[in-house]
Amino acid sequence: MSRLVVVSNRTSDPRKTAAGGLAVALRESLEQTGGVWFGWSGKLREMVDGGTVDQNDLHVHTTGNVTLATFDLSPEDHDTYYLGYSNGVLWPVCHYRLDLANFDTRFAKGYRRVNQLFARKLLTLLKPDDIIWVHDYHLIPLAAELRSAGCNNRIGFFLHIPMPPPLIMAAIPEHEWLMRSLFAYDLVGFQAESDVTHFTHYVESEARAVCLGPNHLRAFDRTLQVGAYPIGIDVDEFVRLAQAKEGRDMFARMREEYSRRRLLLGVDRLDYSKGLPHRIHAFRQLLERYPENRDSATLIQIASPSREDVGAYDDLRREMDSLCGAINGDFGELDWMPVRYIHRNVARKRLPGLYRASRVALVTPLRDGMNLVAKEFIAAQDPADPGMLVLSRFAGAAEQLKEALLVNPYDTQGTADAIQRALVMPLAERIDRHSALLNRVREQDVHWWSRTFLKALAEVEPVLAQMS
Ligand code: GDG
Repeated sequence: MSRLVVVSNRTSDPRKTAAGGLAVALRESLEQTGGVWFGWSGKLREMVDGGTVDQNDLHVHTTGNVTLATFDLSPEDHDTYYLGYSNGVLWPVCHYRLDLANFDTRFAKGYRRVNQLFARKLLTLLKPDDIIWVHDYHLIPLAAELRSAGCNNRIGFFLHIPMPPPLIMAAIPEHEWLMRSLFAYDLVGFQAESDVTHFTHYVESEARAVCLGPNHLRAFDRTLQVGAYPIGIDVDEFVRLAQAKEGRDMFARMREEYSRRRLLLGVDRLDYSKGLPHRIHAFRQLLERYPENRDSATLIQIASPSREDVGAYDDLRREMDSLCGAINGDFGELDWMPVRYIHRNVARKRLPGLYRASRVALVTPLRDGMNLVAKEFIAAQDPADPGMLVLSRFAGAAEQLKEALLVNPYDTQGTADAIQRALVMPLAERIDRHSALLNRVREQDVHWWSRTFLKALAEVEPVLAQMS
């Protein structure tokens, strides 16, 4: 059986972190065949020559049959590859925010250089029949760099963020190079069908691709299999966390604290894609249009710090401080504040209790690849008295979670109306909707996701055979 090699910008070290669902699923896949998880260590180090293929540059640690191999980046590489291109070009463009992108040519060069560095270092670890699974927008050209160094392994890629429509993608000066690079993979997986459609339209319109069959494309003299593999959560792990002491304590504390109130919850990284200011505006509309919620509805918004060294995030932080301050100033009473805004990370084991104590979850990104919070909220509910999910139609999760109340987050009034509907929804309707949602979240959990992707990758006709 072939070994699995997972490559991602950051890895997860089982010795240090309380691993989330994704890390658990990838580790589980790695343990089944034995394998390697390869990526950036998260550390910066001055390097005289920009990093050479030296085994000593790698931090290698093996637990059982799984090896974790990481390396440090130079500050210059971190600025250009990570902050500049990955988070200053690809992240905003893929979330339709051309206004926030900075197309500095230095960033593109750094991005390419670091992908070459990943390839050179990875090649020292590879065996001929390893199966390689590359993750996310930081590493789009990695397979092309590996191929040009003679690597013939089976290589799959999964994009965790949205694939934008062709004309938005075309705003990136290097768009053709990026999309051509994807054809060096054997299988490219996206979160949602809409992403597959955007990619297919791009290669048909910009590269005169020919469709050879379902999700089978030919362009740039290569053929490629694509597909939608919606990522899920580890439902059982989440249920276990909800039933553990910390989960139960958190639930009991929240229920007691808010016994006279109705709790609404948002849990997000503080990121402009998550639609946080729009959400606060909608909550304000709710209090204006439905005054019965005053002195009652309380929104806890957790916005965990994220990418604080990227400029656009400062503006968002200031905007949120001001919007939350204004709503509390305008509507708050001595014994009731409408919004509790927490700009800190909350321990993972406390989240399920918080989800379960909430009557409504607001998951209203302006654009999102999938959104796992939506699935975590569903998994944490009491099936006999479940809370209701208000979900943006622009989250990848909306393709699967049709029984949620789907909203357009740009439509403040429509979102406020949906929140009101969620707050007053009769128990029988909540139970019906929740049961359908939970079934879907269970059927397509994170184990299903990694199994299905890896099975498809194992079955695809490899690039080597195409070329002979
Ligand atoms: C990318 C894509 C896609 C959040 N705040 C805290 C905290 N979280 C946890 C949540 C959830 C995770 O972080 C966030 O996952 P999302 O899916 O919402 O979003 P991204 O981080 O943007 O992830 C996204 C995902 O990749 C997977 O493919 O779904 O579309 O953008 O698990 O619970 N966890 C803790 N404290 C917090 O304060 N412990």
